[in-house]
Formats: sequence, C-alpha cells, structure tokens
Amino acid sequence: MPKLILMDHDGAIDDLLSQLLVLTMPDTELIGVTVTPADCYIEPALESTYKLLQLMGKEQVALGRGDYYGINAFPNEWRARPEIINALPMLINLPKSPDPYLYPSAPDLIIDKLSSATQKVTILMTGPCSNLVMALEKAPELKAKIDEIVWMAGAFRTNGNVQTFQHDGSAEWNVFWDPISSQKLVSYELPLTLIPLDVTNHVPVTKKFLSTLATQIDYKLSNLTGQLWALTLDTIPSYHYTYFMWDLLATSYLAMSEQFTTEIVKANVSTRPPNAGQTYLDSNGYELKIATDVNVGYFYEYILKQYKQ
Ligand code: AGV
Ligand code: CA
Repeated sequence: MPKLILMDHDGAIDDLLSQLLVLTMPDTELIGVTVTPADCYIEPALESTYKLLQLMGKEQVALGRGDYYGINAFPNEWRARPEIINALPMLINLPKSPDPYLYPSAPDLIIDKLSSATQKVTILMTGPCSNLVMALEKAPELKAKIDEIVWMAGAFRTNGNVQTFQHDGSAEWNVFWDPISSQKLVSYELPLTLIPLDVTNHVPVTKKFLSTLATQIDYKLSNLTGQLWALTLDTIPSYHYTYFMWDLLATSYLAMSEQFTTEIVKANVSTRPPNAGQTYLDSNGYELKIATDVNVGYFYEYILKQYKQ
C-alpha cells in the first residue's frame, strides 16, 4: 500500500519544488494539495500548483484554496514570485486551472480527504499550519487518521528569520504568520515532526548545486527545477535573506528520515510580541520531535537523483 500524503504549501518557490519532489517519490500517493495564501498570492499560486500537477500527469489530484489570512503578513515581494513561475517556458502554455473560486476551501478538503482515507495519512506542511488547525477544530475526531505531521517550522537553538517591527528576531516565518494556530497545533501533542531552521540552515541554495543540476538539463525536471532555483538568487546575501532549501529538506524527510538526527523535546510557541511565533524548549511544554541535523551530502544527491525524470 502506498503512503498517503496530504500536502499544504504556501506557494513559495521551494514549496512548488517540494510539490514536484513529492510527485517523484515511489510508493507515495498525493491525495490532495491545499494552498495557504502566506508566502504567495492565492490565485497565481493555485495556478502554479495545478500546472505542476499537469506536468507530472497528476492533474486529477484535488486542490483546496486557503481563505484564511494569518496575523502577520509576508513581504509582498516574496508573495509575488509565482507570477514569474507561471510564465516559464515549460508552464506558460499549460491550461490554467479552472476558476480557483470553484475549489473547495482548504480546511474542507483536508476534512474530506482525512475522513475518506482507508488508512492513516501523513500530512506535509511547508507553510503555516492554519488550514490544518481549522480542519481539526471542526472535526477533532480526524486526529486519529493522522499518521505523522511533518512541518517545516520553527527555530530552537538558533535565531529565527523574521526581521520586522515589534519583533526580536527569534521566530521562523511559518510560525510567525499565525502564532495562535501554531500554538494550538503544538498543544494537540499529535505525532508532529518539525524541520526547523536549526537543520535547514545546513542546506543553502548554492551555485555549486545549480551548476551540477545544469549538467543534467536533458531531464525535464532538472531543466525546470534549475530555472526555479535560479529565481531564488535575487536575495541579499546576508544571513536573513539567503535562500535555503527549507521546504525541500522537510519534504525529503518523507523519503530519507533515517538520514536525519532527531530529538524528542518539550516545547511551546509564544503568541505575543516581542517574540510572537518563537518556538522554544520548555520542560512544561508539549512533546514533539525536532530534526537537529542531516546528512547534507546525501540530501543534495537525493534531490539531484529525483530530478532525473
Ligand atoms: O521560513 C522559511 C519558509 C519556508 O517555508 N518561507 C520560505 C520557505 O518556503 C519563508 C521565508 C523566509 N525567508 C524567505 C522566505 C525569503 N528570503 N524569501 C521567501 N520566503
Ligand atoms: Ca513555504
């Protein structure tokens, strides 16, 4: 039986690359994709999501539209990137999605897919967790249908990546966007594995990686992903703006969990300034698993291999 995956992403470049990566995994069935309007604008992000499904012959996978907007918005220039993606040569002529307002709302799709699944489902989240929390508040009995939640989120023994007013820099963006839902999710004590900045800091997007990827450009996926990665290099080369393979690393956990070092900890999430969205270790907090290290060489090799399609 294949592993069933429900994915919620928020339309950034590495989210879309992660969706592609899931579709390359053997023995894995993507049963639905929901999009959160966090690091994206929802209409172009749904279009990218649908086009990437088509590219992989998977346009029948159900899509859900996130209608909830978090507490702390992402910078607009980050949110606008999917427009560029939809115009890339391999995507521009693919049919657009049907009217995005015909899609079910994201929490409804999550509820529908979890209730109809005949086995437990793995939930992969590469953006904020609001859609899942809304679904579980509406249908708490569905917690029993979750095998594991893998979430790119948090920063524990390292700085966060939020640089803004009323903030001390300790939070990671996916948690900061909706600290209240994040705190709720952690408090459920479900089988939750976080892939935080502590481990994603080890996997920057490097020119060396892009250069190796370019040597396999005859593969359709290497060609497209090479173009997508190149779009991430428009960042200021200081720590806070370097682009990392944040979501790809979380996604690869589904296929190579044995290459990660993990730790069971007790933790909680702050919901107020100056550290809203900070994930912190707390002996009175809730139990969850965090990844602290990864075999970096193996990870880059794995990605390069999967894109040979
Ligand atoms: O904090 C990492 C999360 C990941 O899910 N996102 C990007 C990834 O999709 C937010 C983010 C942090 N820094 C960024 C981000 C940047 N420089 N550009 C775009 N998004
Ligand atoms: Ca993301």
